Amino acid sequence: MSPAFAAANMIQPLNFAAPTRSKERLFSDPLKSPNTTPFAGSTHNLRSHDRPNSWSQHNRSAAAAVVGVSDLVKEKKTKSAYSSSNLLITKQEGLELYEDLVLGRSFEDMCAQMYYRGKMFGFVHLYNGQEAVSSGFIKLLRKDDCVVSTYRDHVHALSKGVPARAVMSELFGKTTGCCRGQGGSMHMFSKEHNVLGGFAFIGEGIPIATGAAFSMKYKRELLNENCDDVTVAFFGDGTCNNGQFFECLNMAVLWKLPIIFVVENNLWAIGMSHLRATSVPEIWKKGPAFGMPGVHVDGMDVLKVRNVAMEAITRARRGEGPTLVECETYRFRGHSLADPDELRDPAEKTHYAARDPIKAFKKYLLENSLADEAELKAIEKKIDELVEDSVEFADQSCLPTREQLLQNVFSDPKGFGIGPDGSYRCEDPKFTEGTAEV
Ligand SMILES: Cc1ncc(C[n+]2csc(CCOP(=O)(O)OP(=O)(O)O)c2C)c(N)n1
Ligand SMILES: [Mg+2]
Repeated sequence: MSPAFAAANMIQPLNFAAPTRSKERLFSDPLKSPNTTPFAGSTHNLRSHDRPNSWSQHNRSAAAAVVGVSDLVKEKKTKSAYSSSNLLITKQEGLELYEDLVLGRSFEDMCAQMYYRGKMFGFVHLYNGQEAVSSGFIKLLRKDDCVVSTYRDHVHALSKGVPARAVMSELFGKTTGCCRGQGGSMHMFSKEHNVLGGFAFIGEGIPIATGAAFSMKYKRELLNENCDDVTVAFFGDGTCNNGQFFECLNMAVLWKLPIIFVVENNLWAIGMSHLRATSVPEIWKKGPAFGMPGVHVDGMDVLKVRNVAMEAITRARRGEGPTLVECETYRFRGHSLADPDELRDPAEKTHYAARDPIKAFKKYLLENSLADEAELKAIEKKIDELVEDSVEFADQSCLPTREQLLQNVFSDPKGFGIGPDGSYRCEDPKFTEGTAEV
């Protein structure tokens, strides 16, 4: 097994090499263990009255196994990512990662301010706390690689290189946004950067990503193009109970597609705990059920995420097919900016706040002399200015015209939207006769 996957939890499908750990370790009963896991908050705090009546012995043991898995990740963490004798990155890589992490956090904090000042419309879902997943994966990608996101998509777009100005303007609904202001918070898209969209309907991005990976394979094997591009699909724990997830895992293995399915398991789907909603909560184990490797990694540790990402991306580029990676993470804010976040236990929030991936990485950089305080301060200042600039730019940009709002809404030129003369049917005064004014 590769060192990166070995550093996280991984099980292989039957035709792969057997894992080196014993089954016993993986499924050890955490309740008997004196150590608590970094992810204990979510599982230990599931009191009996929180469970539905149908909560079975099976569910209980499955939940316990998640804690057992996390214990192992914690143990490995001390031995790898934070070990000074085994540096995993160069100074240059470390500074780039730090900059991306800080950009994600600062941008989202600014979004919250702008949303409450009435500059943005509709729902806005922030990514605070989950930055290590975006930076850990996307900073390893090339421009031609594709990223598919969810409605929590601003930071994925930023990590992939979409300028902060274009993302902020999109959020302000301005013409300078990456979708000319027509997408808004949940629909970041950039052809140039191969960001194939945020998706408001959960799970909808997974088939799009599978299709993108199919086109990469098609180019390589049928058109004989020199293409080893990969697609990375990000989605949440709640989404893994949707049909598209299972359908796409199946097809990705059948066609050996260059795709990485990245589950950002933040333990909650709006107000529903992952452990209450999911019969087998260890999502990573669903990979081998379909014939692909499944890996579980500490999603609050950017170096561990990056390590696993590197291995999965390399496999995909080599034509060895898909990987399912479950990153265990946490969101530091409510589900959306409209959510007062009263459901989650304050103790759980405090527990994860102490594992802030940016603070942990900063400590790592300093302790391992990869950066000094002044260098990191300079990065923080640069990002502050960049984010401020994005707000000014968005504020000064123009709103779309009424005519633009009707563009790109209908895809079929001969269909419902555009008449035979090429003009929009809805611009025909008769179009709205008897209905509300458009
Ligand atoms: C098909 C579909 N069903 C239901 C919803 C309503 N909904 C919005 S967010 C959400 C929870 C998703 O949770 P998760 O996948 O864990 O993502 P997270 O918000 O935690 O990032 C649901 C059910 C939706 N958007 N789309
Ligand atoms: Mg979730």
